[in-house]
Amino acid sequence: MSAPISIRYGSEVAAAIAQRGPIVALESTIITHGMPYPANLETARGVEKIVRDNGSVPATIAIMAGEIFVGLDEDQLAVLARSPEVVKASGRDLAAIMVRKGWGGTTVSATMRIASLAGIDIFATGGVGGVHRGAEATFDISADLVELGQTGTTVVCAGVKSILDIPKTLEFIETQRVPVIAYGSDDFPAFYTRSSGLKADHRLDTPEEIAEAMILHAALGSGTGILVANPIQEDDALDPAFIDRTIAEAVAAAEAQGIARKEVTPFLLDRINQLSEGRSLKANIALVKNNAALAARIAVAHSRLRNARK
Ligand code: PSU
Ligand code: MN
Repeated sequence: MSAPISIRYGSEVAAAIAQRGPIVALESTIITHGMPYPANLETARGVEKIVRDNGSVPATIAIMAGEIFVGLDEDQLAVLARSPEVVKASGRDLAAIMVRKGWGGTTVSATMRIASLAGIDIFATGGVGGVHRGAEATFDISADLVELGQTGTTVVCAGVKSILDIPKTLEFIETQRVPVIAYGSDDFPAFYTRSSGLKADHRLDTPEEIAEAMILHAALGSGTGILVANPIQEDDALDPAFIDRTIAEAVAAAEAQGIARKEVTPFLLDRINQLSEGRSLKANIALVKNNAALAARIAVAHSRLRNARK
């Protein structure tokens, strides 16, 4: 038996846990390594507001001075958004960062791990990591997908972007026994665009249906997460030909510079933002907010169903 881990809860989150109310976990790598300052801070604040406006409590998760925080206040968000000291922390990095009293922006895998310890079932982000292009040579597959195969958190994302090999990513997710549910669409979305050209396994059209699926998936003893893929809104989507060209250029630059391992994704996001003159960042912000709203509505329906059954 392992000892329980100490978690510092924000007051709003602690109250929501005590009341079994709706909570949405939020990651912090997107703040520390996914967007430039000050767009990162404005987005983090905006996302928290949208979660509240849709009836849930936001729980942004991060490691600060060696401690796990679930639910950050305004000042803590601001510190995190500008600190150059913060490392990109996936689940496997947490223990060593904590020993050194370090700071970590938690990736999808780390955020799922901590959300699960905190008893939070729903988590909103922009895009999850996946199988990178050329993975047959590099073996670069995100730990996010392995965590999805082992932790029963529902992750609301906008699909994955084509910096990744999307068909291989879907294959790997299938191997991990993780259901992919597209919200209001037959297609699996590609982050900046509404369709990747590939079908999603399942389509559900309301937050209530997704909440019901979460409860059944857990009751079946599945032991895995659920990936909810929420297409970017039509008005915010980018032109597919434009974004394909931009991504191809960014991937070529990463190869030319020998970028590897955990640097790959942050490098590509930054390059795409520069090459698109901010258009990708604008779309990214819009889709994260769209995901936060859906996750909050799922959390409300889920907490209602769960509490009715207890
Ligand atoms: N994709 C994005 N924005 C992000 C990330 C991915 O569009 O900020 C971040 C997430 O935190 C994700 C992590 O969990 O990158 C995946 O990193 P890697 O590919 O190194 O596993
Ligand atoms: Mn990787």
